[in-house]
Amino acid sequence: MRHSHPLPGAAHHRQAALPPEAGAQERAQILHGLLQPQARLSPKYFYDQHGSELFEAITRLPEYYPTRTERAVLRRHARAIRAAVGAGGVVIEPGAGSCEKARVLCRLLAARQFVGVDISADYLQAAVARLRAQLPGLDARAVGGDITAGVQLPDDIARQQRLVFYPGSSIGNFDPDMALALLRHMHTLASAGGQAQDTGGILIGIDLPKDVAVLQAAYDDDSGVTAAFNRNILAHVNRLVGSDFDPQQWRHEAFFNTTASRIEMHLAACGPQRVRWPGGGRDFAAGERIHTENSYKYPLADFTALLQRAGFHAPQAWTDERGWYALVHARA
Ligand code: AVJ
Repeated sequence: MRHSHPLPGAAHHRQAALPPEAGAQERAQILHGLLQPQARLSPKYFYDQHGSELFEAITRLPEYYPTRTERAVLRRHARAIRAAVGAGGVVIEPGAGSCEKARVLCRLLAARQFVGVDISADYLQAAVARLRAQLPGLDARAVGGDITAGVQLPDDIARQQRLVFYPGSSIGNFDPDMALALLRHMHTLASAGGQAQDTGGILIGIDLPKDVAVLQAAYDDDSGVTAAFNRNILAHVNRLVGSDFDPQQWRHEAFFNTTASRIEMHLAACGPQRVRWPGGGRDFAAGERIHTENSYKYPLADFTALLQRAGFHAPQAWTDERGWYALVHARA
């Protein structure tokens, strides 16, 4: 195997790395991806402290329309969304993070309970504490965990009128089969009441296909913030597995794959690269790429079909005037 043998311990131009921070299993997963003929990293590794700050900066870029468009859709169709979802229920948000979108939605729906779920448990805990202070009538909880691994909610979360809220077009980061599995899990969470008259459902943000130049600019902005965000994954991976990637030697690439209807982000080696980590390493030729992200852009009909395959029904969608982004509600 060309890529998997330990490299000779010759003198190296960079300092010895610190010991890996990731556990054995996670480390093995990351290295497995790096050793594929087409190297890949999971986009979840974008989000260390610095990466989360860079993503915040992306959401404020003039080119990055999804965040502000989603906010506009929610504002524009607030009454209709409230009428469809119903007031006074439970809002469950996977990947709740700062809980800023949750605050807007819980206020709109006069929600009784909120459950934020996030891998960054400490960050979430602090955000949920702020949410409680801002909406005193809301019983807000933080649950640390990864929705893709399947979460258990506390027993005292009401089982009726549950709404799974999944904004930000985060569903677009998963391949369609994984997205379907995730939507099925969300369906289970939303239908915990188990009765036909239960009004559980999902409210999910979807980025729609549009002019390729608009998509391209959103993922390759003029100020280079997205490029820095993409490169930062290597600094994070260095800490996780003890590798010695030099992020400055990798070029940001983003393009729309029309066949798959997705933006792809890659990092391309600026010159030949020898990357090492404890126990192994890999050489990359100049121009060789690491695939870091897919961001699917679903035509609305394709996405509602996916929702139906996951067990949801009666989908209803609201969009902005340009038809760039949709908030979709469906019943469990
Ligand atoms: C957080 C998944 C919605 O796909 O648009 C932004 C991440 N990547 N710029 C997206 C991202 C590059 C973003 N999501």
